[in-house]
Amino acid sequence: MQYETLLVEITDGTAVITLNRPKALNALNAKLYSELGQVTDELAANDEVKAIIVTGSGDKAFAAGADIVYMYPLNSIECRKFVMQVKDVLLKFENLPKPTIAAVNGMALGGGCELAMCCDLRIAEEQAIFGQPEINLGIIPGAGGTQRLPRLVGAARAKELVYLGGSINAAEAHRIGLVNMVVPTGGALEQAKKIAGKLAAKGPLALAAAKAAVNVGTQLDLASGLTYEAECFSGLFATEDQKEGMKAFMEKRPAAFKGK
Ligand code: DAK
Repeated sequence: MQYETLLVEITDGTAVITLNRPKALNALNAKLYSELGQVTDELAANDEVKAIIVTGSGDKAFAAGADIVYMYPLNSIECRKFVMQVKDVLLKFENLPKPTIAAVNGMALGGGCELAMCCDLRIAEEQAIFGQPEINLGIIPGAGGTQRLPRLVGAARAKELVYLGGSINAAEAHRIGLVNMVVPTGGALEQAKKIAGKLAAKGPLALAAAKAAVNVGTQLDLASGLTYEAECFSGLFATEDQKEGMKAFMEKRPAAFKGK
């Protein structure tokens, strides 16, 4: 499928989604969010795709936020429609039953940071910066920043970023747990592809179950989360992959998972 604001390339089981509005530092407009929803459905349905990477085009930005020029004239009713659409798209993307990696190749501000937070893993280049600068525009984060950021880094650090609207560098983002690793400039996509390659060798059903267990479980109290994990765990014993994984261990050979 062809997209106006995204480039999508699938190689060796890994799909790379490139946010492709480089002149506007990949600012996220309604069209882009809508296409992100479409590509999420497309990649979820494609059995060839084992892992998904999101990155930005150009060498400056992952995404410099939601498109301010697009948002400026919206009235409250139009805004509500936009915000609800984006909420649903990002929830769908966040819960895609395949692993996702943000290869943060530059600024990840506002909606850019919020999109990166919807990925399972974040790899940042050393020059990347992260922030929620919405307060400087007279608004607050509208695509999950007040919800996902505190869940990732704790309420105090999230409030500091959201209230003050400043930005932090990749090293600090790593220190507070916002990113998984920092790599040299220009290296995020390559590193993300390496990790995606490793993920592609795992059992897709087990990966999907692990993702659901973490994503759902972290929203629940501990007892409910443990029950949910137990259901995910026992469900895997209905799969050929579980038998293959354990048989391969006993036969001292690598497992060949089929996603069945
Ligand atoms: N929106 C639209 N255009 C943007 C943009 C943005 N967020 N960020 C940059 N651009 C455009 C610039 O206007 C400029 O366009 P031209 O003037 O060339 O036409 C071009 O990208 C290059 O930018 P600069 O010339 O400014 O480049 P610099 O390197 O000098 O500065 C910068 C880079 C990132 C520091 C600066 O551009 C900047 O401060 N940008 C705004 C950053 C920001 O405030 N981001 C947060 C936006 S608010 C929601 C969903 C999401 C959100 C809210 C609601 N709903 C679903 C309702 C999220 C909100 C946000 O993200």
